[in-house]
Amino acid sequence: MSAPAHATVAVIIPAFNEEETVAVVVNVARQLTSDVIVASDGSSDNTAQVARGAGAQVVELSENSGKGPALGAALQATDADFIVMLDADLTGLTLEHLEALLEPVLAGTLDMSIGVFDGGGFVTDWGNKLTPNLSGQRVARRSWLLGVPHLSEERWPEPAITAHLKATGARWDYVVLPNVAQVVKEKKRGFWKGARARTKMYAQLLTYRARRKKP
Ligand SMILES: Nc1nc2c(ncn2[C@@H]2O[C@H](COP(=O)(O)OP(=O)(O)O)[C@@H](O)[C@H]2O)c(=O)[nH]1
Ligand SMILES: [Mg+2]
Repeated sequence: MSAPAHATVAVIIPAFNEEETVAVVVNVARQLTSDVIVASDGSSDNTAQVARGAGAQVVELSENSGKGPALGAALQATDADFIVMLDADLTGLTLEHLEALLEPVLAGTLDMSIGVFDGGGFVTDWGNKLTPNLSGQRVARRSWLLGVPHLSEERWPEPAITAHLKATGARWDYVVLPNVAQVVKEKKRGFWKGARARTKMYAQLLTYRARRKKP
């Protein structure tokens, strides 16, 4: 890999009640770097203990306020040059996936890589080329992420990242992650609770632009 000399990499993993899957994700991340940070805010299960047991540094916030604040706290807990963001509910992840995400950003050809699950034709789809999707699997420089307005205030931070990609003319592209999948909310939380959580998430995502529009 054509990494800049002495570049450092951290993996940050926001996790809310992910005790079933977080250790596997931490284990893969630790094959890449010892700087692995799990940010849990008010998980009521053993996410923090399990993540610590797997060798991650755990940032614990007492109140649940969302993925954005968790990412923001994790970014403050490292000074690495490059950040790999991963969800805590992934299955099928390997070191090769992380290297594939990192490579174009380390090489300087992209400002952000966005990992997408195998989805036949998705990546060449026109709409998806114009508007980055909502994947939590991304690599960017820490300094770029720190410049994303509202990142730490949004429960679901992807629209804030998309807005900043557009505003800064950043170079981004998709990297397909073969064989990676996630445990869906309906399975993690039970059908109705999961479906309610999904509806709330879409509402937050869809209202981002209206909520953040300048007066
Ligand atoms: N710390 C923290 N992490 C969260 C929160 N909500 C979601 N996450 C994490 O963000 C990632 C994506 O969330 P998820 O619920 O899987 O959303 P989906 O993949 O879009 O269905 C997972 O690792 C979650 O554990 C939260 O309130 N706090
Ligand atoms: Mg998920």
